[in-house]
Amino acid sequence: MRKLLRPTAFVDAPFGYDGQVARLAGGLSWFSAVEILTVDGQRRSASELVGVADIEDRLDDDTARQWAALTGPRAPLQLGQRTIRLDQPQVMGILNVTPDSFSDGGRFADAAAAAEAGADLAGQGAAIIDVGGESTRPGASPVWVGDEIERVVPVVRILAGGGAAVSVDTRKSEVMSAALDAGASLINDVSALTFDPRSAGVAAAAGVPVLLMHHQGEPQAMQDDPRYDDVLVAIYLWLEERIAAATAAGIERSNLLIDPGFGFGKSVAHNLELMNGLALFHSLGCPLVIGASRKRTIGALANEAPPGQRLGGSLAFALKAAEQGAQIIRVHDVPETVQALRIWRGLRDQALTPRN
Ligand code: 7PJ
Repeated sequence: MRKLLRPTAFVDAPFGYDGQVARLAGGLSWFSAVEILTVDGQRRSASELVGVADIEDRLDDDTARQWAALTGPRAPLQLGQRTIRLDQPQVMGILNVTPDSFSDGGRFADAAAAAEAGADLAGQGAAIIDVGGESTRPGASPVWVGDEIERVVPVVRILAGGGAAVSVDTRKSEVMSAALDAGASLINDVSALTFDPRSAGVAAAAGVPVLLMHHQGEPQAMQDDPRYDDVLVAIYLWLEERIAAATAAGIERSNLLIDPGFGFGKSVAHNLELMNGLALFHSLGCPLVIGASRKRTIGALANEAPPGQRLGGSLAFALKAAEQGAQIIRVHDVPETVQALRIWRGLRDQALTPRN
C-alpha cells in the first residue's frame, strides 16, 4: 500500500491564504486541497480529501518526496541554443512528415516545404517543433527505419539549422541517432524507450532530454477495448517505472519529461479521467507534456467531427491542461492554441496581481 497525492480545488490566487494553498510545480496554478489516494496494487482502495493546511502532518517519506516535487519549480529546458521556461505552458507544434498521419498526412511535396511549415509553427509561437515520420495513429502500419530517416532527417536539419528547437517523434534508435546528428535536441518516444532496446543507450550517450510517453499495447491494436483497473494509478505507476528504467540506463533524471499518452490505448472515458486528474503526475517531478490535439475522443464527444474539424475540442483540452499545470502542450493548431493560452495567461496574471 502506498499513497499518491492529486492536487485539486484550484484557487485564483494565493493572497490572504498563507499556508492554505500551494503553487503547482512553480507554474501559474494554485491549489487548496489534495486528494490522497491509497493505492493497493494497480488501483486505489480509498481516497480522502485533505486541505493543503493539513497536508504536512500527513506525509511519510514517499509522500514527502511527492509533495516536494508537486510544489517545487521545474528548471528551464535547454534545447540546443534555446532555453524554454517551464513556469508557464509552452506549445509544441506537430510537424508530421508521414504519408498517412490521420489528421494531416501527406501534406508536403518535399523536405523544404515541410521545413517551411515547421518554421511557420515556430513563428506562430511554438517553442518546440515535433517532427515525426512514423504515424502511430490507431491501426497504423509500421514504417521501415530507412524510410523514416529519409523523411525526418532533411526536415530536422533545415529547421534546427534555422535555430528552432526540434524534437524527433520516433520509437527507433537509428532514427533518434540520425535526427540528433541533424540537430534535433529532444527525443519524443511514444513507447517510452520500450520499443527499441538500443534507444535508452542512444539517449544516454547523447545526453539530451527524453520524453517518455505512456501507452498500452501496440499502435495496430491499442484501441481494441483498452482496460485499466484504475487508469490514473496505472499510468502513474508505469511512468514511475519507466523513469527508473531510464535513469538506470544512464539518462539523467533532470533530462526526463513525461506524458500520460492521451489516446494511446485509452477509451474516451479513460482520456477524460486522465485530463481531469492530470495534476497527479506532477509529483513525479518531471515536466509534464500532453497531446489531445484533434484526437478521436473529441470526435466521440462532438458529433463525430472529423480530424480537420476538431479545433474547438483541441482548444478546450489545451486549456484544461494549462489549468492542471501541464508545462508543454502538443498541438497541430499552433496560432489558435497560442492565442487561447495568451487569454488564459491574461486571466491568470490579472488574478495574480495584488490589489495594492
Ligand atoms: C503524441 C505523441 C502524444 C507525445 C503522437 C497524434 C498521434 N507524442 N505523438 N504525446 N501523439 N509526446 O499526434 O495524434 O500525445 S502521434
